[in-house]
Amino acid sequence: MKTIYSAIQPSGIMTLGNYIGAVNNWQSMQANADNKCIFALADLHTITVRQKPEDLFNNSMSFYALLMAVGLDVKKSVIYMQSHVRQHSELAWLLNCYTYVGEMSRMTQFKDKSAKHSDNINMGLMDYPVLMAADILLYDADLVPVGYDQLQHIEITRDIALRVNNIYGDIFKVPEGFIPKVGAKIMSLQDPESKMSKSDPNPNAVISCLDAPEVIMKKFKRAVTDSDTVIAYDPENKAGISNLLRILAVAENKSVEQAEKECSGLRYGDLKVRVGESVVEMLRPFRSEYDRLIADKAYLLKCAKEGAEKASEIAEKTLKRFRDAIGFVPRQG
Ligand code: AQP
Repeated sequence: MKTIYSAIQPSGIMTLGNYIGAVNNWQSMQANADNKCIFALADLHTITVRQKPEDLFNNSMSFYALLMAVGLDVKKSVIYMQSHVRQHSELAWLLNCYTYVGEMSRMTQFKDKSAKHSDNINMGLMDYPVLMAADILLYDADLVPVGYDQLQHIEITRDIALRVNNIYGDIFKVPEGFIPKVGAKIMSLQDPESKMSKSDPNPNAVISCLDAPEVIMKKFKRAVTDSDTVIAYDPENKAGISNLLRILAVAENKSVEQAEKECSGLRYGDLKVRVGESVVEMLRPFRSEYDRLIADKAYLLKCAKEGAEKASEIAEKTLKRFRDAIGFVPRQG
């Protein structure tokens, strides 16, 4: 049995990038009976960037409902909110004492986010990878499915785990990252050199999994491509077209090569319509299921509570193992 762990921040609305790069794979992993899957809403990570309380609350509820709407099942997987499981914060503190400031200040995401939020370079922003390491290590995860942007954080998680194990013996399982073959980095529709990101101020750059079909079509029709006319998969020279082909491949469940071959004679405008229509079809069932779930907050909260209880039970065992190894006096009772 393999343990799969992954998380997503409720820092906006789930994007097509999040779905293709991460959540879609969570679903396939859940479908394999040999996997034990644990998925979290990384709400503690989300406050590394200032959030309005009502937005954090609404986005968290919305994400929880959406995870279920896209096919994650609380009967098969543990699905919880990170802030409901106190062991995450506690392990993050302990791991801080085994992590070097230099390592954290070199992290690409820290540098990017510090530049983006120069008015609020808080300690949490720098400590983000340590909290992420705590998330993963608490559950003895074997595999962590993530998009390409998170790979560096998986590497540092492995480094921290190995460092602790070298000092105290076998405390943590050393996890592997899992990057999807297609779609590990879905790019902005307006700037195909940058990743599609929840917080992009330009709404035309991002497809939200809850966008209405006509909005999705409009955004794809406006997608930035190039001044050429040839459809070819060439990420270096044709970033926009390659991004559309990657999205099409996932939406139509085929390889990028196949998508490229089928579309090679099309005009750019026709390709955009085809990608838009396929994405609309892929997302269509999620919308109605989401509407049903978000209307039943009591049910969502009950599922989140049960998820947190299951997660906490597993997490406490790992945390205790580490606390005892460090030499803390065991808690009584
Ligand atoms: N564009 C993307 N392509 C492929 N995978 C992606 N992921 C994110 N964007 C893409 C993957 O989604 C998972 C959850 O990501 P996250 O919650 O850490 O947040 P984010 O979407 O990466 O955050 P943003 O958009 O960058 O957030 P903001 O805009 O709030 O700062 C991860 O596995 C990630 O790899």
